[in-house]
Amino acid sequence: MINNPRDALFKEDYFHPGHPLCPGCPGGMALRWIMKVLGRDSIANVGATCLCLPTHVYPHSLEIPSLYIAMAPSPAGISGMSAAIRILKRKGVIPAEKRITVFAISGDGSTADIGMAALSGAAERNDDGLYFCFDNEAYMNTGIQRSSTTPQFSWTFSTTKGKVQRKKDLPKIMAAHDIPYVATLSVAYPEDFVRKVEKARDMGPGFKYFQIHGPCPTGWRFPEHKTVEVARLAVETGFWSLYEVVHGSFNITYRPRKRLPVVDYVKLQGRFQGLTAQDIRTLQNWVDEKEEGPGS
Ligand SMILES: Cc1ncc(C[n+]2csc(CCOP(=O)(O)OP(=O)(O)O)c2C)c(N)n1
Repeated sequence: MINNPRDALFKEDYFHPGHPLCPGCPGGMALRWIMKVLGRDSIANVGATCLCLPTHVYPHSLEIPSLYIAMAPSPAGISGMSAAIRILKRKGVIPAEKRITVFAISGDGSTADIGMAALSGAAERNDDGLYFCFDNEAYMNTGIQRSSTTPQFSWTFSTTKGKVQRKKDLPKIMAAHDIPYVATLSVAYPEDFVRKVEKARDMGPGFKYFQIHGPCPTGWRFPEHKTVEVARLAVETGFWSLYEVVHGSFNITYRPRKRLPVVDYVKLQGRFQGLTAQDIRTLQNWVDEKEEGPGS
């Protein structure tokens, strides 16, 4: 148990530098912090996404046992591995008191679209593990195609005139599964990030779900040194909210003192280039509406 979240950020690294993620990709920061909290006694399932590159292309950066798994079944990986650990403990092969954390990490396309059935199943059964959706808001590894969590008006190669539909609210869908823990994360708020992962790690058995905001310099079209600035502006404008749902109880974990206008966030990104004043008003209304209630 770590009392000060800052302590976790200085813990040993099990995710190392020198990997092939794009410059400025926040996935490396997220994986590094997740590994600092979960430590050596954890097992990863990494879906076929951008994050399989640093974790499974030799010489890989992840220093724990891990499974490179197809896009859809990474939640089923949690189900299978946690069941295997339970049986091995029962047989005395693994000491009963040893904590081994099983987790999965995959992209938003894998999670919100292709793997939705496996995810919903694992959550409904309350299988034991942590699931991280790295939400870079498109299928990035195959060259920037829209997913159901791509925001409205965003350019991708399959929405060249801007996406028509709004972003799917996946954390809200996961909270409706009545699982012990759901939280949103941002790489611009590291203490909030590690505190939530620690909380889930220490909660006891059950399915815990995280949605990580993943500003992608390559796909969102902004300079690679601006990743954290874009991540911070998402939260300060309310485009991305930081909250947790603990056993059904909704709690905002960071509230901007004065919410900035959404235009401050979108104007930094080429994917929103060409938005009209009306489009920006529509996005502002979306933010204002979702900020008013649970699931925002
Ligand atoms: C069932 C299936 N369809 C398509 C692919 C090809 N594919 C590999 S990676 C990828 C993109 C994954 O997108 P996402 O899950 O959002 O993760 P990201 O690449 O953005 O990290 C796709 C479509 C695949 N591996 N499996």
